[in-house]
Amino acid sequence: MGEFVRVDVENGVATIRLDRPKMNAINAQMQGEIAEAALQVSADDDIRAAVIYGGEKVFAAGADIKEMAEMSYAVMSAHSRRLQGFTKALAAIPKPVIAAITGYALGGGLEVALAADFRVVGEGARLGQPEIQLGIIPGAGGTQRLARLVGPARAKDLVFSGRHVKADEALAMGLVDRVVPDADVYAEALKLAERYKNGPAMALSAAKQAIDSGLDVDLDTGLEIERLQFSALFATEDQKTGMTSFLEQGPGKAGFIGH
Ligand code: DAK
Repeated sequence: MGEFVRVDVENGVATIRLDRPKMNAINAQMQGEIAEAALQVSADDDIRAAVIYGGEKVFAAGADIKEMAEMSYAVMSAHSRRLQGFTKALAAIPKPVIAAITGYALGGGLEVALAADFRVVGEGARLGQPEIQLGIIPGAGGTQRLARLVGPARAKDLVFSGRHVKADEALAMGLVDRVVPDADVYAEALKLAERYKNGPAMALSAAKQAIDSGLDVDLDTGLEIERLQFSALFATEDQKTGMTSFLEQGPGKAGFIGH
């Protein structure tokens, strides 16, 4: 449990709660706490899915500009090498992860959301990579994960301009997956996460890794990653359960145990 980030677990679903008033500005300590939370969620077999939530008012307005403003190249160079890992640690959680976004998700805040598998946003949400207005570029995955998600031209539009995108435009460009009333964001994200909590955990993890790793390599290498992940699932009890259940009772009735 960190000062600005906590992990609450209920019925197999973890909530990684960002809590640094007023704007959840992500300072270096909070970056470390996000990485620790991600490792905790990854390691705990009782956690089957996760929601990242910044509270009712704001998801996160980015890295802490007050902390960054006076950093030199030498300091930022060392700092970025040490800390770039916080969004990587989130993206590496081998379970379904949903970002629940109300209010602003800007800069490093959007980069946290981009490290999730799905994004549920409130109607009043505003998303963007405004770093260009500070004379810098996104530094925690924004140039890479955003371009992979929405394509290079849309990513360049957002990164070159720094403009904020409203929920409906974000949905249209594939930046987010679902728009709901602001008051329903967290409940909707939890509902989505709960779909996976009784699923075949190893198959879900294999699917996530095959898709994510496959996007970073050529097709043949991606197909090889898929082949290896696919074959490995035949060492799990859930594969036996899933297929036996289908043969005996038809589709969708298997009770998986998660290994
Ligand atoms: N950092 C520090 N303080 C912030 C902040 C931020 N990102 N965003 C807001 N605040 C503070 C404001 O200074 C203000 O403080 P007080 O004056 O009350 O003390 C308070 O929060 C309320 O903000 P506003 O008065 O501005 O509220 P408004 O509703 O008018 O506007 C806003 C809200 C979110 C639109 C606006 O505050 C804003 O534009 N904020 C900055 C957004 C931004 O530029 N974000 C990108 C930051 S750069 C890396 C890791 C991470 C990153 C890079 C590298 N490595 C590990 C390598 C990420 C970089 C970034 O995210």
